Amino acid sequence: MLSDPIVALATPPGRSALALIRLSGRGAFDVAARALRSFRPEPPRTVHRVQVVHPATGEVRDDALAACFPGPRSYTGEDLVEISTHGGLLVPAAVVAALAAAGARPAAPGEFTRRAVLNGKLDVLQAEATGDLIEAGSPAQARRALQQLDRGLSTRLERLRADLLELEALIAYDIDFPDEDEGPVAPERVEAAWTAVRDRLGQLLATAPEGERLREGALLVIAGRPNAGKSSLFNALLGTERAIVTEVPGTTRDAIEAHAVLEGFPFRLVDTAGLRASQDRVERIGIEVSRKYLAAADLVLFCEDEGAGSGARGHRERDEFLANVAAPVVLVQTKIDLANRLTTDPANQLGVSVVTGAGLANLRRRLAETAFGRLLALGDVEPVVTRARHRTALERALAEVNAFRNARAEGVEAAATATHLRAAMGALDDLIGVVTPDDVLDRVFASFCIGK
Ligand SMILES: Nc1nc2c(ncn2[C@@H]2O[C@H](COP(=O)(O)OP(=O)(O)OP(=O)(O)O)[C@@H](O)[C@H]2O)c(=O)[nH]1
Ligand SMILES: [Mg+2]
Repeated sequence: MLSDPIVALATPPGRSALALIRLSGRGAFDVAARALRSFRPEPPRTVHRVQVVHPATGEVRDDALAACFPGPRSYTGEDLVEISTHGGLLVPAAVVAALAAAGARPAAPGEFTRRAVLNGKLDVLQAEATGDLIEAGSPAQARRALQQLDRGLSTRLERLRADLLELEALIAYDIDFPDEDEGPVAPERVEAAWTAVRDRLGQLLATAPEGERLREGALLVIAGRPNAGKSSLFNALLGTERAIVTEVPGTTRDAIEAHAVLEGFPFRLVDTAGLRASQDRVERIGIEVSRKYLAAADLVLFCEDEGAGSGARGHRERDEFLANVAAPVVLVQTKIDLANRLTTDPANQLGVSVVTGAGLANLRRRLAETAFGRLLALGDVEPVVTRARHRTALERALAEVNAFRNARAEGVEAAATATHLRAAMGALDDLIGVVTPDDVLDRVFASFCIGK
């Protein structure tokens, strides 16, 4: 049954002042009436004080507040009751049990939001954004999720879909009268409309790498020679003494990963074993692990202690190392508080000291710009593609749009070329999660009157 009454605790279990319980579905008010004493669904969206009682025993479980949201004006689109109870481990569970005894089924994960989608209250992109907002661990993630919840991406995709319909409308005459040479629409107009759609799809797709990175956190690998100050910098960026720091080269032997928020953006920081030819078996394994992380890195922070006397050989090693790294590299000069270290910025290189804190703010900014530069430039208003699901759907749409153009160039008849446009719209529909099958045809004939 898709609309049977379901109940669940909406807040995490554990010690807390309050807890929120949600009850939704056909008959939700009847269920509530059996377990809430002096339950009143009227007036809607108004909070009433109630006693929660077990329907079988009549035992009082809590003194609570309840509000009714009659469908369709509710989160799920169904009749919905929200009950604020006291928090803790026992009371909320006892209230859920009372509502279950009164006829509600414990909800499956995500079932409230799934119903919201089924009832047209949210599209699939908004449902995803709801999950992202809850999961957000950094301000940038939360802002992006809110923008998507506000239909930022959905609106953009709907506009793209409308552009595709318009493009189809432009060739409608050729579809209806395939044997006539010249339709009322010049081929240049079709070409211009096609180019515009293709470019818009391309622009949206270009946000995918950083958008997906925003959900997962950018993998930032800290590398450099032993004793360069990698672990010290790792700790400074994290704000805690997570990795062991000593003056002994080869201190870090294993890769250590931790989440950090830099300039509001999510990162997964990895401290690694210093790269050198080592005789020590454990250290060699650590260096092997470092290389694996480097291969997967979104960006690399390469630490150099210029005063440590590595000289020309050190630079050569560094250049060899960097030549094998595919990810963007941020070079940083460490320990600039020490007397013989560079304090200026010769080759656009940053200098930092974990002792004085100098340069750290600059470094954070540089790292955020390197990992999320495109998102920073776009701001929070432009929609961004944040999942592989979005990317593959858009790639499919783009491939169809290109196939449309190729088919036209090859002289394929208009009706057949239009199937590519339909397929592209289908990809966008799947992405938004709203299926409107006859809609394509309706729009074509509404906006393009042939008049013959
Ligand atoms: N004065 C000064 N000393 C630093 C600074 N950063 C690190 N050090 C010192 O440099 C030494 C090595 O630091 P680590 O952070 O352990 O260096 P590492 O690159 O992780 O070294 P390995 O793990 O051995 O590869 C320690 O004695 C640190 O205290 C700094 O900014 N200023
Ligand atoms: Mg270390």
